[in-house]
Amino acid sequence: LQSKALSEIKATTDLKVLNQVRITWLGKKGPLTEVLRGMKNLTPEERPVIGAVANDVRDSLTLAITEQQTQLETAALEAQLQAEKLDVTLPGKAIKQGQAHVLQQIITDLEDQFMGMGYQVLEGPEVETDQYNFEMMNLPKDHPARDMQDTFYITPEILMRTQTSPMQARAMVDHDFTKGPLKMISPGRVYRRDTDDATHSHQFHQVEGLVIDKQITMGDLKGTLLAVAHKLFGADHDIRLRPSYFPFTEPSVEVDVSWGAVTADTKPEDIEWIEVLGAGMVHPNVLEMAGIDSTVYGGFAFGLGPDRFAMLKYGVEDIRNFYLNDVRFLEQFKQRG
Ligand code: FA5
Repeated sequence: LQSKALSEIKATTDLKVLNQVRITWLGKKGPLTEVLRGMKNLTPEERPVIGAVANDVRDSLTLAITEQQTQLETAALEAQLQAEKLDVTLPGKAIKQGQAHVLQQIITDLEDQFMGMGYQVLEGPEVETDQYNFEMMNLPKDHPARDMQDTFYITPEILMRTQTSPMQARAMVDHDFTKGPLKMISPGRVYRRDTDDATHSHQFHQVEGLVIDKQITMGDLKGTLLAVAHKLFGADHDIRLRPSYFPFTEPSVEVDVSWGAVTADTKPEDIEWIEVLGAGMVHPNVLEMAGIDSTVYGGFAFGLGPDRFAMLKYGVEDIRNFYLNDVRFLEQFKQRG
């Protein structure tokens, strides 16, 4: 009996079969249990002898099963390791790599550029109050210039900001001038009730810029904007300032960047200009409303449109392409990782 059981145990090749074998020989209906049950029919002299033999058999079978089990488990583990071994020489599956949106790339470039010139980057709310978006920007209620920037109202006092200019007021109110001049840019989304076309979107981006200190001149403004144009478009591009009107700056200018390269030999009439931003010297009313003494402090501000910058830089003919999320379009601007 014992040797038959042992050879069956040794012959098993998987754990399930081994368990079956265990049940057959050691289980409740197995021959050993049978023997032990029959003990009561034996004479007192026979009992210890048979009992000892039965126990020996049970111990040796249990031991054999445990050994066999360990062996089978080790073999199974090895087989699994073998099966899951990684073949590092196989060609990998290519992972599709994403990238920053082209408009975000332009904004990041501008942030790098301005941080290098000592500006801080501030972000502000897209849902703004009438107070900051208009009033503090020298646009009282019923001012005709409000027509230039019709917007989406949440309540009569709360609206989707039409420009990043409210961040000028927020920055001026917060700034501690005993610690030095205020130099900041503020990128973000703005909203207008404009009809969408190739160059207008009802939702687009702006980057606001503001410098407030003593003795800031229009020359500082022009030099700053020229440096930015050179960085973004190349040193062979020029800028042009045209007189304009904004309620929050006086004087105000609109700034164009040359479409093509400009050299010393280029005739002025051959240059093609594209409008990219509005700017000017901060209006004294705006300074005073933010609690700044306009007889001591002054500064310049500008608001540029990254969407238009991107169109100019990459020759994109329709602004709506930036918002359609067509990967085939967006993939063309793989500049960063
Ligand atoms: C303003 O929004 C002023 N806040 C800019 C400013 C700031 C002036 C600080 C002076 C001082 P404007 O409405 O012109 O100005 O818009 C600024 C820029 O945003 C434009 O030059 C243009 O590049 C972009 N822009 C304006 N409207 C749209 C539109 N619907 N779609 C896309 N870009 C637009």
